[in-house]
Amino acid sequence: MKPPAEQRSNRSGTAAIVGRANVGKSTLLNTALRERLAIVTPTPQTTRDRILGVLRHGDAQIALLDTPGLHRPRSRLGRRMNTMARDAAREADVLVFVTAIPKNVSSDLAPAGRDVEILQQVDPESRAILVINKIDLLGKNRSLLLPLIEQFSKLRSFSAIVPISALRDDGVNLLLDEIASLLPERGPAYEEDFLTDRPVRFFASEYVREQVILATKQEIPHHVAVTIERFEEGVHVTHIDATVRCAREGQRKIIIGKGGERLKGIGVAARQRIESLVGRQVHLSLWVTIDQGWPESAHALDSLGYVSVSGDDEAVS
Ligand SMILES: Nc1nc2c(ncn2[C@@H]2O[C@H](COP(=O)(O)OP(=O)(O)OP(=O)(O)O)[C@@H](O)[C@H]2O)c(=O)[nH]1
Ligand SMILES: [Mg+2]
Repeated sequence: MKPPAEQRSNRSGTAAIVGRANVGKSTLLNTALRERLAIVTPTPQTTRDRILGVLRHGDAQIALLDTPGLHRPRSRLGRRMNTMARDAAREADVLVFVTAIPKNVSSDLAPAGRDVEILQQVDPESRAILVINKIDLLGKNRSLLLPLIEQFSKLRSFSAIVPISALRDDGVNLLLDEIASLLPERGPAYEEDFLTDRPVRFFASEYVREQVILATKQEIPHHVAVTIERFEEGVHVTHIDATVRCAREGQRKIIIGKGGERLKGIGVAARQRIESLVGRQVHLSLWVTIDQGWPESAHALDSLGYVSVSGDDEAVS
């Protein structure tokens, strides 16, 4: 029998989703929110900002923070991304450390070297949950999970260890139960229907960048930034003009494609994504320009919004 509403605990707080690149952090955020809010691609270092998503789980309000994958930075942008993730981990009530099963599992599994490094860097006193994502890749090798869990348990203590498949929505509800149970008892910090703190124009630029990453491969995604030049909400249609910034003429040609076909595809897919977020018709116009050196320019990064809270811009990790 459930206790009466006034006796039920009311928990709320933040949970930072942290881990190396490409382990499925943004997929986890989206699955938990039941909304394709964050961008997801097979290319590592897709997420460049913290993305907040607030959800209700039972009597708890969970503010999930998706973060950029921790990696060896090769640019000022990379250093800022790492700082953003570390700041989020430090400030959150709960640390959700995500690792993932690699593709083509055949023999024993062990924590990746980068996992070990990251775990050494986070506060050993923090409340941490270990999430082992992509368990769908285990197939018939599920018995490999237990030894992997044992090895992770030797690295630090975890309040809970939850194997999941964020892609298949397997185990995510259990994970939310664990997060909720670790949050402090206090009233909700956000209004009931609050989803995120970023404006639609931020997600518009993200959805264009997502389609550029999906349509191009290799190095190009790391050299691309998207800025919104116009965002006008008309009576029936929202008009958005966006500029895709890349580093070289060769990249510009690839993004535009033969006869502009690739850019057209990018525009159509991004527009559909924005329309489903805002629930109204969108007219999206795209331009591609060459803007060399922006990942190293503090001024460019500031104006693109890639700002680290602690300002730890120069720190090399
Ligand atoms: N098989 C499988 N693939 C997954 C799962 N979760 C995520 N992926 C895939 O892994 C890739 C990376 O997912 P993301 O959610 O972008 O990973 P991320 O950790 O946010 O990556 P960064 O933002 O680059 O740090 C995508 O191709 C996802 O579809 C899962 O549970 N199973
Ligand atoms: Mg991500």
